[in-house]
Amino acid sequence: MAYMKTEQTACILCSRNCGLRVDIDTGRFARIRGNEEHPISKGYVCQKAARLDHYQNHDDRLQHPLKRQPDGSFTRVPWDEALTDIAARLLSIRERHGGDAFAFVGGGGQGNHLGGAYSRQVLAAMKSRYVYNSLGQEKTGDFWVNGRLFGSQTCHTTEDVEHADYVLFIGCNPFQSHGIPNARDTLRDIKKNPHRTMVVIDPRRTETAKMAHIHLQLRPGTDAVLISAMLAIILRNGLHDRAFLSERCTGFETLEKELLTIPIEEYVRRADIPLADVERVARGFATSHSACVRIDLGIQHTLHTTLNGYLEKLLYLLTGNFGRKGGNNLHSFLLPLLGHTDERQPRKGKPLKRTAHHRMHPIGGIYPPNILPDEVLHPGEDRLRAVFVDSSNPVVTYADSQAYERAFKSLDLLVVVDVAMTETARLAHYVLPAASQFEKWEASGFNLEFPENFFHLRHPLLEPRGDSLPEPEIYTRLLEKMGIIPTRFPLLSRFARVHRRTPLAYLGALAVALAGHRAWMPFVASIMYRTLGPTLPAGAAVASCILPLAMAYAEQHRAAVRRAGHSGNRWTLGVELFRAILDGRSGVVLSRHEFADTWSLIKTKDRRVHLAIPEMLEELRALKTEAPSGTEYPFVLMAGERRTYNANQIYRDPAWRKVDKEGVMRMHPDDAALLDMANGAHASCRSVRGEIQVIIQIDDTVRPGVVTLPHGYGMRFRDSAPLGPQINVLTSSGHCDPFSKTPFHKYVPVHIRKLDEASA
Ligand SMILES: Nc1nc2c(c(=O)[nH]1)N[C@H]1C(S)=C(S)[C@@H](COP(=O)(O)OP(=O)(O)OC[C@H]3O[C@@H](n4cnc5c(=O)[nH]c(N)nc54)[C@H](O)[C@@H]3O)O[C@H]1N2
Ligand SMILES: Nc1nc2c(c(=O)[nH]1)N[C@H]1C(S)=C(S)[C@@H](COP(=O)(O)OP(=O)(O)OC[C@H]3O[C@@H](n4cnc5c(=O)[nH]c(N)nc54)[C@H](O)[C@@H]3O)O[C@H]1N2
Ligand code: SF4
Ligand SMILES: [Mo]
Repeated sequence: MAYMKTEQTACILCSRNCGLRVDIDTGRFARIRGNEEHPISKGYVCQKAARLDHYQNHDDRLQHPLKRQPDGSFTRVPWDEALTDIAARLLSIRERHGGDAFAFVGGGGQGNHLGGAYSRQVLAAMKSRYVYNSLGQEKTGDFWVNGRLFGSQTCHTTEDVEHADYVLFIGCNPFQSHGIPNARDTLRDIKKNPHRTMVVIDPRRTETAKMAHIHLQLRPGTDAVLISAMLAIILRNGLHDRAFLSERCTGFETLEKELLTIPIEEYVRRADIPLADVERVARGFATSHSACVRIDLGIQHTLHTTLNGYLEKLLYLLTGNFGRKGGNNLHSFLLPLLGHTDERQPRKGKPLKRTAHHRMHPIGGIYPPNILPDEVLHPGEDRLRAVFVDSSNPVVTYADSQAYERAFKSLDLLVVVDVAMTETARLAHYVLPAASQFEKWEASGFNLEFPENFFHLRHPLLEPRGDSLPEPEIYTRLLEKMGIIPTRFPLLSRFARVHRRTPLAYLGALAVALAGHRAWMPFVASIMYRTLGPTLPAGAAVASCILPLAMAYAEQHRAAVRRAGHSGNRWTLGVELFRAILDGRSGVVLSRHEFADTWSLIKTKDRRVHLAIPEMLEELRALKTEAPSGTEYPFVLMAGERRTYNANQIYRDPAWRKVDKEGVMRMHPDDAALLDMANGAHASCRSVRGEIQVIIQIDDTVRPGVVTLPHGYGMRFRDSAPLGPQINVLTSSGHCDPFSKTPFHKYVPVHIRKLDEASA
């Protein structure tokens, strides 16, 4: 009989990271199902998780470090040789051009953030602050607004969909993309409860919209006018929460003055929605007992991204649906996914770093991928010359694939750390194989829940492939090769061994060591990994960096951590929390906050929400005179839809898809008729930037004039031609939000032409 075991882990395909129970049979996942013991997902999974063996086992998996040869082929090299050469080249680039010649891209996808604590150390070693990652192409506009409203870009909001009587989904399709707890069950609950209302604002009649009580099928890119009209309706009818606004907010009068000038009827017309429907939703939202708003890429990847984020937040702020059950709230973080980098007020001693070419500042510590190719390609001496890419595939996933390819080919050093041979890895000087997320200790920083927050440390289930290594080992070895940290810390290691039951004693010794070697401070993750790590139970060395985070978390949220069942005094509570994290195979509840705690999580000095943001009010005013841009491209392409069988670039083997293998283009029947196209017709889709071939599927859920293509295709599996649409061949880096420089992927003007058999 084959060797079979059952283990707990989590799905790594989206930010929900649902708990899983998997049966493993000689290195393969024989059966995958939801884990009832997971504190949040409680057994929930979607169809994508069942296919995870296609992530774990496929032909593009990397097994050995590879070095690119002058002819473009790759040869196997030993780790030692690869890391020695990379270290030397990094140091020489730092020496000759300074740390600003280096950037780090990625650092954790949908399920692997634990390595981030280690990979970020390379930046410190290079004395660079340039981190580019996917949050910088979707969420930084939102973070920027949070910084202004709530006092810090780390004040991230969440929505209590579970308890809200009125739920507004704007530009998101949770039925497919999830993003809220146990999405499909949650949606069904709202749908069948006569006391609750679900509204979807989306240009497409999505799977979620079909379940909604009201669907406002707006014209793409018109959220800003539609939401501002809703806000004006609320104010004009006196439906705002005066008590909340005067007790909890500042700047309301300034804001009110602006909102009252909004020409409601005209704006609603621009969005192409019946006025009565908009009034009904504005009223319903404002007058229900509890209401919340859930948003995502539909407003973040379209025109007016940052303004959309501001207006969406005003919906729940003006109606007092903030800091309460069933509303929107702030939440805690265990892993610090974000920093605070206010472009107006740099922190003491840390001047804000603007990029050399675009002079772009970071938001939440993150730079926008849209500008990266220019930062490499511009002719200045101060251009980027070396890039590390980890857990990301920029050549396929960031705007303007052609520019990325050109930029990456021109670098002095490109190193890619991935589990698979990606399109980006093919351009690298070195490709370093990471162990997969089921072969190492892992965790995600997507602990974004409120009032109950949780964390799931996942244990390795399988042996790493070939020579592949977990990221913490890769980056620690690199720091050692660079001579940034010593290879041994005999005193600290001994201390950790002797005091293995009292981590507090170890932390004391660590503090003393760091006081003597201040230069080690940024590398504390690797130092703990090498010293405390070996003393942790079950080989959990990598998790040692969670100890100080758990201590800080317990200190900051003491009452909430105790409410979640952890005990201990001021000093030991964090240690107990750390132990619970190490012990829990299905994740642990970190904290149970009370809704009013949102006010202790807010970071403004007066603990009020600062409603009036001058830049946003100016943008709001500018909507009045905005002219529709005439263009030779008659269609709006939404480039990057979430569907049943896409999951970013995490699955490379196309065999994982049960349907939609080609990644079809959805087109309204009237448009298909005009272009004389039937289902399955081949077409060319051309933007100002590039051209790809697509297969048409006639679909009346899209508006006429709008077409959609899925995200997560266009990979070259086993060196094949690109499989499915390479959507970022069509997108351009300059087509982006002025504040955050995040792309307008859902608003790509395109021209579509039928192809005959011969040219297809
Ligand atoms: N199946 C699947 N799930 C995923 C992923 C995946 O690849 N596949 N990826 C994950 C990731 S990384 C993310 S960020 C999330 C994203 O999750 P979502 O943002 O929910 O997913 P999308 O389908 O990209 O976009 C949401 C909706 O925006 C609508 N939209 C387009 N233009 C506009 C507009 O102008 N206004 C409004 N109001 N709506 C508009 C689209 O019609 C679409 O229904 O999904 C996550 N989940
Ligand atoms: N046009 C358009 N472009 C888009 C989007 C869109 O809607 N439209 N969506 C955007 C969004 S929201 C996002 S989040 C991005 C996602 O795009 P990326 O940031 O590029 O990330 P992923 O596609 O999630 O996966 C990246 C890589 O991580 C690797 N990987 C998996 N596990 C591990 C591991 O344990 N260690 C390491 N080192 N690597 C691992 C995978 O093999 C894969 O190559 O795409 C964006 N691009
Ligand atoms: S893809 Fe997301 S929702 Fe589906 S099982 Fe995985 S983590 Fe859960
Ligand atoms: Mo994303």
